[in-house]
Amino acid sequence: MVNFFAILYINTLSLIKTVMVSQNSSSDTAEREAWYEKINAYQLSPLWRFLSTLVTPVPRGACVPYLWKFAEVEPFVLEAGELITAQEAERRVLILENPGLAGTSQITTSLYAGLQLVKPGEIAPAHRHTQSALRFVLKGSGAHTAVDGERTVMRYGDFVITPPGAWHDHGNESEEPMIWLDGLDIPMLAFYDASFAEMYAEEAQPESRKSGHSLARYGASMLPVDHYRKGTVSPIFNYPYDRSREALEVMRRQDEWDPCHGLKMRYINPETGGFAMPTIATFLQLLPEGFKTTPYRSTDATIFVVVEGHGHSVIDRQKFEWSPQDIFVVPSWKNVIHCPAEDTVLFSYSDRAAQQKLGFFKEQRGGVPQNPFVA
Ligand code: 1HN
Repeated sequence: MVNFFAILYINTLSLIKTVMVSQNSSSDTAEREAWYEKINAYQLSPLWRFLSTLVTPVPRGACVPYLWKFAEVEPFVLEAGELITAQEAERRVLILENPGLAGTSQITTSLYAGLQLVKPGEIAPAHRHTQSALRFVLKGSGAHTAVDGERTVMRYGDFVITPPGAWHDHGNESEEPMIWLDGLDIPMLAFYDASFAEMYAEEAQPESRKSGHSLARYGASMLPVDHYRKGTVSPIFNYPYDRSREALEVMRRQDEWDPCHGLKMRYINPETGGFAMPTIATFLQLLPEGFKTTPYRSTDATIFVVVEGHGHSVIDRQKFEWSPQDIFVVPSWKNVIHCPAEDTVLFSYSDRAAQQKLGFFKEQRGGVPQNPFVA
């Protein structure tokens, strides 16, 4: 099967089309149509009518490129704060829904994104679920999230993890409203029909460890002696922006910049060196002023957050101008180039962690056509 497709790929995509769409409904006779209806009553249908849409020569998802300007959507997030409390809403979030995936609450076919508001004095009550969540802080400073008994205070640009199954609640003891991006693997859990969730008995969970404990224990390039791999998710649950940003700044003087990515680092689970989360891959990259990336495409539709800098990206030949706090989506297998007008830092997340484990992940650099079966 694989060899069959590999040969076809080399013989150009149009050939694939003619071969794979060899049977379509327009060539069906009245006799066939009647027969399809007859078998349909038995929950049967002929594969040859659907094969070309089921097994496409290249990714053909409905996800489209899109950009949310933070300055445009922030007022609505704040208005939500006048309409409903965090407690009543459980999570007061405006979902970022991809225009190509209307009605699905999806930002890509496998991922969810939303903007969450927690106002001073509020608590978003403790609960847990099998979905993994990440937070990326966009506005305000000083609110906390508690994960399995440990609190972490959140600041602009911090990347915070809620592992699957972990109790978590949020509170804001600062004077300012806080807004962060939530990224979850909701569509993946839905696909596998594996969602479980429950509320905690109290509004907030008790603190059982000192704030900062996880980062000290696992985030100082050391592990406790005799500590070996425990789980599928990083034991660090706040990757503070100041640390990650400082690393990029020091590296820029020495490291070679990747033509497609600039200086791009992935957040890791220090126990394994793998991605920090089991299903979601997360990255932070520095694109120096004037650095124009070469075209890149990959099978992991990616959500980018502009942390610092102005500029634009061209996605599938569409231009998107961005500034700090803006969020944009690059769909699977659409070429992207980034053109920073000043030093730029982008945070991004995608389902690459899952795709690599399952062996689906493919990428193509520099816009050079190549056979994805060989890549
Ligand atoms: C959730 O638990 C949070 O804990 C945010 O802040 C967004 C969206 C769907 C399901 C659970 C949170 C969520 C969510």
